[in-house]
Amino acid sequence: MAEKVIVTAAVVGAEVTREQNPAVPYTPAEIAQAAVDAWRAGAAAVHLHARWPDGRPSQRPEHFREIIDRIRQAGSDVVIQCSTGGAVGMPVDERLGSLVDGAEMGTLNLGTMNFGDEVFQNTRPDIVRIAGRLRERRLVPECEVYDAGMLDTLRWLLEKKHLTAPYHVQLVLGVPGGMSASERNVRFLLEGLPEPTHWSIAGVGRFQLPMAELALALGGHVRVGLEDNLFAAKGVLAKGSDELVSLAVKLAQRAGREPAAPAEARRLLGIA
Ligand code: KMH
Ligand code: ZN
Repeated sequence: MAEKVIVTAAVVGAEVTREQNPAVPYTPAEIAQAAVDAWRAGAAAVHLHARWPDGRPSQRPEHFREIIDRIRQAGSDVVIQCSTGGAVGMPVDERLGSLVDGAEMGTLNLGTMNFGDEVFQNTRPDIVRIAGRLRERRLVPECEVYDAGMLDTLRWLLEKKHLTAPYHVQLVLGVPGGMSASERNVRFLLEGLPEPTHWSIAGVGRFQLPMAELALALGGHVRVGLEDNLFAAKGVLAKGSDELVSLAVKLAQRAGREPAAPAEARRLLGIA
């Protein structure tokens, strides 16, 4: 039987705004509710960012703590993954604020790149430092790969033992400045993945659901949610990340892949 699929919900991110879609959550209570709704819809994991109540991105530990506490108080056992990417322009010290008690995974962005009209800086020393912090805190890294050369960085990190298994790879495709979300690019990237690796695709914008479908067909996992895409269909705003998770779950079932429960996701991802 095909491996169960881990659906990760990226419920807010650092860039999207309520002006673009009124369902974008800002406060810790709203972000926690969005995460719980996504879990109820079938997400096994949530990729978390935080915001100040006015919508500015935040990596403040107290915001992440409140989000996680609220998720657990709601009775959800969803896997908690905290962003160390934060927002463009944030210093690494600030970005590391998200790695609070209760986090189970943390992201590891594998290179500097144009991110829209800005630069998302991740120097090799930054990457090594973040990898070290994830290791110290016994968090499973999710390696965010936006472009082909970042897989060479992944191999370098493994070779130098800055990174060791278990880790997860997220192919984030369609960021303006990164690799585009095409089947050809996905197949090329998969050829370069170290073995054995669990991998997932996060397609940006209108590529979100087509990339989910492709990941499902190729044996990967999927990430959906408002961080990466605001629409449920062409011209139709998503009512929340849970709606996008429901669509991904339907695609999974059509592809003969059952969504993993959080406990199964922990087993697959090597979370102790
Ligand atoms: N907000 C982006 C610049 C991550 O979460 O680790 C970076 C990002 C990646 O969202
Ligand atoms: Zn993110």
